[in-house]
This record gives sequence, structure tokens and C-alpha cells, in this order.
Amino acid sequence: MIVKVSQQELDTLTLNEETIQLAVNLIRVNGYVILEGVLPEAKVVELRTAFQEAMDWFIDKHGKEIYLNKTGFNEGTNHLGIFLPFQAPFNDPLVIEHPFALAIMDRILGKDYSVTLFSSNTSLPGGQKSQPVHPDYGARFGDLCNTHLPITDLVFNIPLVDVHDGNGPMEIWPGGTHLLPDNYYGPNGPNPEELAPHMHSIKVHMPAGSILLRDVRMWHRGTPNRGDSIRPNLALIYSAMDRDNRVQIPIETYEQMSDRAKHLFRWQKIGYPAIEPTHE
Ligand SMILES: O=C(O)CCC(=O)C(=O)O
Repeated sequence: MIVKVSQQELDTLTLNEETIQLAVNLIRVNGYVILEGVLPEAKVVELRTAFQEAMDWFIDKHGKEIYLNKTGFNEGTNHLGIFLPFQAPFNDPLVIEHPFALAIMDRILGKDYSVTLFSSNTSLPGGQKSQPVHPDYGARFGDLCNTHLPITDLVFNIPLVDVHDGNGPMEIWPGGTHLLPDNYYGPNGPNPEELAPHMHSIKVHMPAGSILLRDVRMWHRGTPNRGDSIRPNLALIYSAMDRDNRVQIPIETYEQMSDRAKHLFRWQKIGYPAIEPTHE
């Protein structure tokens, strides 16, 4: 569901209470919300330019498999996740601690959540097929828990280009797939690939610089990019509990971060050099 943010909210970088409530309820009930085109255009251009450079560097270094076997990355989907270096412009406050996203997540994840993924998903041109339909995380308690668990992990995506049918939009199955009993997300639960074709799905179209917040459990898949340029999504995960600590943050960078950003990244590898772009 797309929520349009008012000019006054954009100017003050503060969401009204009604907007926060609407976004929170949409995530709770529907699994996701989109705040349309909220990053300033100049910031999107800066991020897109740096991302293109990072992707070019990555493909130059690791892309032989694409060109040698002509199937593309990841079994022909040509869909690629790369971890990003924790440095400008990727660690901009409008990415890591966007006030709109935090205002919404504060209501869902409590005050003590943290960032557990600092990455990106790109649909590269030339994909042959869609990804399998999947939730991002499996069952938390194996086969044991047959009740629904609270929302504990939210993906934060920012598309760096306008996303439309021609360039590999994400396809989602909203409305209920994030509300299933925990054991449904495990290997013995219903198979999303078998059920999804009988269910309602949406291709997520959104302008560059939008914010998409979604429960990690909501079923989705990347689709092939029929265009001739990359379709990148920045991808962070905010989690109520510590999950993963692979983000390397140089100490000088950490010291310059706001108190909130320091708190958000407190479980990560502080005092380590920023990584090169790396395959997820
Ligand atoms: O197309 C996208 O950006 C989403 C892809 C995704 O979520 C995934 O690879 O798990």
C-alpha cells in the first residue's frame, strides 16, 4: 500500500501521528507499506551513482560466471545481493536512520532494535526467470511452534531507480503470508512455490527514493529485468533481537555517528575496516 507523505512532513522530516498509525497498521495487517518518493532527488542520484560504481567494480571482479555460462547469477534469475561498504554515501543518515522509518519501526519493534543487515538487492538485465517465492527468514522454532509470532524483523528497501514492470519489480504476496504460524516458515510448512500461483500477488511499482518497509516473513520474489540497466534496492534489516553482526564499521566512522545510529549498529563489528562490495 502506498502512503503519500505531505510536503509539510517532508519539509520537517517528521511524520504526522495519522501517517505513522496508518503505516503501522498497514504493516501489521498487510505485511508492508510504501512511503512514496521521500528521499530528495539529489540524494538518490548520489546513491545511485555510487551504487552503479560498486556494482561495476563487483561485476568486473566476480562477474565471469555471468558471461561464461550466459545463465546469469543465481541460476538464471540474474538477481544479486551484495553487502555494501559502510561508508559514504551508503551510510547516510537518510539511509541508516531515516526519521520516517524509525518513527514507524519504533511502534512495531520497541525501542531497542538494531540493524542486522546492510546490503542491497539488484535485478540485473538479462534475467531468465523469477526467484522462487520465499519469506526471507525460516521458522524460528523449527516444527515446534504452531502459533503466529510478533513482527520482529523488518526489511527497509530504498529503490534507486523508478521501478516498473519493465525493470524487474519485486513481486509480493501481501495480506496474510506474514501472519502464518511459525512452523509454516520451515521446510515442513506449505510450499510457497505451490501455493503462490493460486494466490493474489502484486508487482511493487514505486518511484526512486521511496521507502518500502516489509515484514521479512511476507512471501516475495525478485522478477527478471527486461530493461537494459540495473534495478537496485538498498536493503537493510532492523531486528528486535540481535541476529547477525557482519557490518564492519571503522572506528572513526562510528565515532561520528549520531547516538541513535550508534545504538542501531551497536552489535556490529565496530573498529573494522569497511568491506569491499561482497556477494551475500
Ligand atoms: O527484488 C528485490 O529487490 C527483492 C529480492 C529479495 O528480497 C530477495 O532476494 O530475497
